[in-house]
Amino acid sequence: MSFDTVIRGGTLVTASERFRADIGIRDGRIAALAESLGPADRVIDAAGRLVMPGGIEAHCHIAQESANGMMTADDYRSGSVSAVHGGNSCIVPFAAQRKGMGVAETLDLYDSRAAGRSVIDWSYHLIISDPTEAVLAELPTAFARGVTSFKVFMTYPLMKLDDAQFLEILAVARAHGALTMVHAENDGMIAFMSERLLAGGHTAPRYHAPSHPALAEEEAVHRAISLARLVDAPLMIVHVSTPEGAALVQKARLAGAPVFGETCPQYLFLTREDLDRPGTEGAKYICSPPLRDAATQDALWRHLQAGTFTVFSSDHAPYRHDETGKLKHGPEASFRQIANGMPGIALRLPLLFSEGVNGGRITPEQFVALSSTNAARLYGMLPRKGTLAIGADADIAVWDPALTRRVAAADQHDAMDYTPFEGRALTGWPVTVLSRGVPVLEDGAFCAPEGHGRFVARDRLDLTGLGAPRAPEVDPASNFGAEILR
Ligand code: DUC
Ligand code: ZN
Ligand code: ZN
Ligand code: ZN
Repeated sequence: MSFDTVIRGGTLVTASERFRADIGIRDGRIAALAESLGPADRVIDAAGRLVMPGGIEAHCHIAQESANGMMTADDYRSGSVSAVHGGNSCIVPFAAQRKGMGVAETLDLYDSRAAGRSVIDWSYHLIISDPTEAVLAELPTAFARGVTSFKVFMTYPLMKLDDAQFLEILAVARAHGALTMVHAENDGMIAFMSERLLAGGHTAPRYHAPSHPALAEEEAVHRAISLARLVDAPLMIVHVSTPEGAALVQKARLAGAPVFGETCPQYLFLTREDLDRPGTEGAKYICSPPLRDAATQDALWRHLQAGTFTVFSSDHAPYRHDETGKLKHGPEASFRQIANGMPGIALRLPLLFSEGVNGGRITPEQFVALSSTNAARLYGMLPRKGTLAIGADADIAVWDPALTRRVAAADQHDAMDYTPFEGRALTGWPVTVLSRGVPVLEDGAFCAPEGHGRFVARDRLDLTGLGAPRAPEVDPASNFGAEILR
């Protein structure tokens, strides 16, 4: 039997085990796993290396306008190129509906931005900011196109939904096997704190942190989980940044509810002290939810270890540190005028590997689960992506677990002019990445054919075996439950 490519001599890691094997690739898919394989047109020597499913970056903002119209610095080309340097072979950015736009219109717009540009496979989560009856009626179009997850916001004046609107979306998602993701922060608390801080002249970036208090996350996470439980719908709480929010996710999961959590590197590696850097430097560290403190970092690491978080994402939201981005409103702009978000799509996995795996906090198997397999399962791509199985796409990352490199903005290969992780020494880097069997990174050098990526139509969420006790008011066994949960 001959192969297009054989990856030889590596240690394979999946979400559940580690073993020595060669991988034989044919026609873009994994065709064989065996002790010794050959011949092949191309042999990749993986001796001393870890061979893992390519990362799936399930939370990043690419070619997306914020509600106030600021475009991210990265488009699908630069964003996907940067992702490849970080060991990823698939990205799932957002397709953001703006008020007045339809579902198909939104997806068409993002297709026009991604197709021919992304160098690796991609899909979208659909952001819903305007859930009119027409839009709700049009949502099945998204499922038919393989977009099986949404994001909604509980804060931001132009994005936020009220609880009744949120319930409508959860109910539609439930009926169609889609997953709702939520940005959970209490809008009123943020508005109140921001007004008082600004009125008192507290405008510097450091005041961004108190303007988004931890209680705002705790309250909104609790409310979001309650709303999801009322209609028995699955829910993903994205970018959890507080121990209190994580504990609520953990509690819901222990109760058997299909509630999932995500956290991000910035909450594990940075603190609000970074907002205090001199001059306009603090602006680089404004993101929402905001950076917290060292005790929070410890707590979030423990939740990662314990399985509270199903996915670990970069939340790459790239706005340059210049007048096109962070400094658009000048060097004296208030924290509320500065674009929210920071870049990190190329560093999500090196940070997690270095501090998590090499730091002795998580196993390589947990690393694979958090970086790829769990996202593939949750977002309807397993077993096509996210694992090393016969028949799966040959989306594979080969890592050198002992390579030490210092982080530099120039090595991110994104459209940014800074990285918030500048200067850190990290050990463990991806050296070779394949996308459907095609090398996109080889010995650290980018080599993807232009426009190699394809749209991934995703399956619906399979929650077989999952399910918490229903709220009695909506239990189908009651008089009217069946009418409410259609
Ligand atoms: N939410 C995100 O998911 N990313 C950037 C900013 C935000 O509010
Ligand atoms: Zn968000
Ligand atoms: Zn985000
Ligand atoms: Zn700068």
